[in-house]
Amino acid sequence: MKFIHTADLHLGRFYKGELPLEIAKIRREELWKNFENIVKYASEKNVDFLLISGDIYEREYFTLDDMNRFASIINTLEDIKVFIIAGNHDYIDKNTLYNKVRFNKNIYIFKSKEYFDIDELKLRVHGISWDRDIDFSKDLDFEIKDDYKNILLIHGSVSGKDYFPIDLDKIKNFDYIALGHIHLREKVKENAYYPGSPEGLNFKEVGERGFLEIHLKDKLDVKFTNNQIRKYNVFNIEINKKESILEINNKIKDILSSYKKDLNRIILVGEYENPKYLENSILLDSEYFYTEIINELSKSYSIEDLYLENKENIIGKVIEDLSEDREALNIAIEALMEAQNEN
Ligand SMILES: [Mn+2]
Repeated sequence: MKFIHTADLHLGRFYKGELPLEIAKIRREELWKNFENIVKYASEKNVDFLLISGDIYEREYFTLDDMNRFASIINTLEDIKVFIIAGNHDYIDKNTLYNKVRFNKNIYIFKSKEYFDIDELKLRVHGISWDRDIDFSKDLDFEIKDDYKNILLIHGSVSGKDYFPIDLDKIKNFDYIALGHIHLREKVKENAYYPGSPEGLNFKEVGERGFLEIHLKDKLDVKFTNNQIRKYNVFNIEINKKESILEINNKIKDILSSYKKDLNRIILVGEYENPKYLENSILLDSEYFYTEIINELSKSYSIEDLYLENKENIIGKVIEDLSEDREALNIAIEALMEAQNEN
């Protein structure tokens, strides 16, 4: 059998405080577009089913219209089954929007811990929808059906670091475990995968993104397909204090020339005589989709000038005392300048 595994779509995401309103609006639409592309791919490849392992949407921003939009997209898959669990962002309770719209009968939404048997495929699909009371340390026993393929959908962290950890050693005997929650794609075991979020959602989510296509027969074959519309990129740019503003601008322009369509973060590092002035002098082409500058430059200074300006105060005194030990002097000056800047 052949199927698609995705998770962490985060439809409706608002990007509050992260992106300007105009850009956020475009990105919200692109999350939808990305999802539509996955559904279209499933349909064109005529897979047997599609798995969505939670965080389909963000509850606080998702409206009934949005849920109708979601249903109208997923309901186009008339012959392809869809299995959906809820995650921590779209958790199920009595008010869940999943109950307020009509889904075709080939769409299976797990309301808690349950399983569905698909006899024509000799398949049992198990799933746990996340809710606030779930305890993965207790709720991990499943009724495996021996002559069937058994697949599990579950949303949580297998690394144990998170607030709803899953102990994968407790869940065996599955032909495939379709994980959600961790946004970075990862194979955590021979039979257990995170597909990652199909579209980067913030500057921590850089790199290639997409969904997994799985062939399951006697053995498991998992293939990644990149379908992201735009990438997040982070560039650390080391500034040399001798560089002119023109040179720095050209350097940034060169780097961004291959990423015009993307969401880019430029981090300026190193020393410069006037970091704020440099930051304000960076010219960004209007054809770039979105670029932000993070200024981590520290102010460079010349000891001679500093001494002349501070002869009468503590900084001048420190320069006199430590003039033989340049390294100690640099550390002391840096601390004094920092203290001064905080005032
Ligand atoms: Mn998520």
